[in-house]
Amino acid sequence: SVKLIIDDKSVEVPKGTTLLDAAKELGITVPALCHMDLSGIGFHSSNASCRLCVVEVEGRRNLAPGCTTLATHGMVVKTRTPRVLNARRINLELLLSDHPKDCLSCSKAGSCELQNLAETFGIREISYPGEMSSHAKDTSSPSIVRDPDKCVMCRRCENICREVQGVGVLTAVNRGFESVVVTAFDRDLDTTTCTYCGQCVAVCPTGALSEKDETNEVIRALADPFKTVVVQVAPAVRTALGESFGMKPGTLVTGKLAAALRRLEFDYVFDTDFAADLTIMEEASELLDRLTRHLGGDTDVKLPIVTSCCPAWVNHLEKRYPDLLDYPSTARSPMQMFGSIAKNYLAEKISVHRKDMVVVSIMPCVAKKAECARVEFSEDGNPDVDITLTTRELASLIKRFNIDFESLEDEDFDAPLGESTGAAVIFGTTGGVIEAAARTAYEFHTGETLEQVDFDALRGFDGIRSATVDFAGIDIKIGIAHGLDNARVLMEEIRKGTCEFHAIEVMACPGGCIGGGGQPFHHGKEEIIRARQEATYTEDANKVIRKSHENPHIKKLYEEYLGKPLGEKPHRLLHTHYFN
Ligand code: HC1
Ligand code: SF4
Repeated sequence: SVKLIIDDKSVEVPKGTTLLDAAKELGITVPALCHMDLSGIGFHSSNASCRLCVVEVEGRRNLAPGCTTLATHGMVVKTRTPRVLNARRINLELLLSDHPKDCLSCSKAGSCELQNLAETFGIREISYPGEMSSHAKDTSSPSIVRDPDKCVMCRRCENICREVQGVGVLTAVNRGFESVVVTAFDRDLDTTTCTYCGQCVAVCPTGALSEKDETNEVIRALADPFKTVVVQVAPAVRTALGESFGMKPGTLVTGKLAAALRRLEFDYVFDTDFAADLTIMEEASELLDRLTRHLGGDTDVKLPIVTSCCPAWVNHLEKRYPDLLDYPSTARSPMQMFGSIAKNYLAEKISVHRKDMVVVSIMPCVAKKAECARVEFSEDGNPDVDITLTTRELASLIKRFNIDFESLEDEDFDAPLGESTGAAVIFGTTGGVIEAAARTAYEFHTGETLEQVDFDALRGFDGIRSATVDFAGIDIKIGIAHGLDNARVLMEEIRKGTCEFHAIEVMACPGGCIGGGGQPFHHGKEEIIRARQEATYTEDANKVIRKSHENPHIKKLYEEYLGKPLGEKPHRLLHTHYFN
């Protein structure tokens, strides 16, 4: 370790620690735009490009960027001298000079890091008026809007897309005033290998990257007296929505969420968690079916089964692993299963034509916007899910409708598509889908009651994890990856024929859906995602029923309507296929 002094305080840190992190140890926050820290999944990125974290190091003539300068023994560092503060202000003003001044109407208004820094630095005028760069907006994709004029060249998007996702769609080009982050050959995003995971959106400090805003479509549907508007909410939304109303990360707002949706006057307030239980019924059955055939000597059967509820992962699979499309589970995602059940079973039950029903999804994800637009999830041009909003868009709607979120009393979701188990709740975190599947597959396979439902070995935050679960004498080997570049490691093993897993769970976003591209911004701070993960497991532990197949409304749905898992009707309504 090394010992140094920062702002007259002594601190000891491991060798290799940056000045930024050493200062953090002392509770000293050094501002930065380009810096990100997701070290739990092995990702730590700094370009030293924003130069807002400069500090004074005794004995050095130039100011040093705190994010890339390593602490050394005996160093004396000052983070708030007049020279430091002045340099930071000038660097920020230079950024602001080439930034559009439409803050009032910007998609990032209220959560823009650039604007917050301007406020923190006390900027009252921008001293360097002059030429402004100008680039076309890219609205080609169903999920993401790119507005390069708002790019501050922090390159967080580029780093996360390349390093964490292994996709590499975005890259910085040109030099000096001309520099900007674009796609290869500046192509529209919808013609690239972008997965719409939205991680670039999640870490963008400004409004250069945002989701496609569809709040007005929902307002129009709610106001239409001829439409029955049904809403479903994803598991991860309840762990993060509170942050948009000033609550601590990890505050569970399930009851307030249901109440707010009712105040917005949705006709039915349902839960994607119900459909997550349904997904488990199908996916666990599929796992056991493949496993039994495999154990019976069928060499054609594809193992491992790979989860497929994450739409960014499906996009990536189709583009990057076209030779492995027989491996993913054919079960549709909970969101799409919900849409299908709503527009078929529910529509029939309440005597509403599917064309007069609008299904709205609230998701922590921007790829879900593209997922619901896929043609295979529609009938005669009418989609099973009509509109998908992100957690952030929902927060914006709640504010626009003047609902005092914090003072809402808890309410329950409506029955029957609002009832769910603890297994469904944990879909929101990395490892959760496969744990939920294991709970059900175990009991289906052994016919015995699973007493210990917590599979601790599947939990955690490491980018790639593995565990063996004992299914009454058969060792089921499970692999888990979050972040698409981690998934690559497991997929390459399948390709080489060296993969020993029976089942693999992949989630595109760090942490799973709780860290999704549509959640309140975590600004690259891992502790926020971890707090949401804890909340997820708390919600599961608090549930009376914690196994999907014990959900009474799911049982009834099979008895009354669907028949048996993997049967003809489930095949038609709840399964899908993949394209390359
Ligand atoms: Fe997810 Fe899923 S878990 S994909 O991460 O399978 O978005 O939250 O809704 O569909 O349930 C997202 C979350 C979500 C689906 C479920
Ligand atoms: Fe890369 Fe994901 Fe952003 Fe697409 S959405 S550019 S894959 S980070």
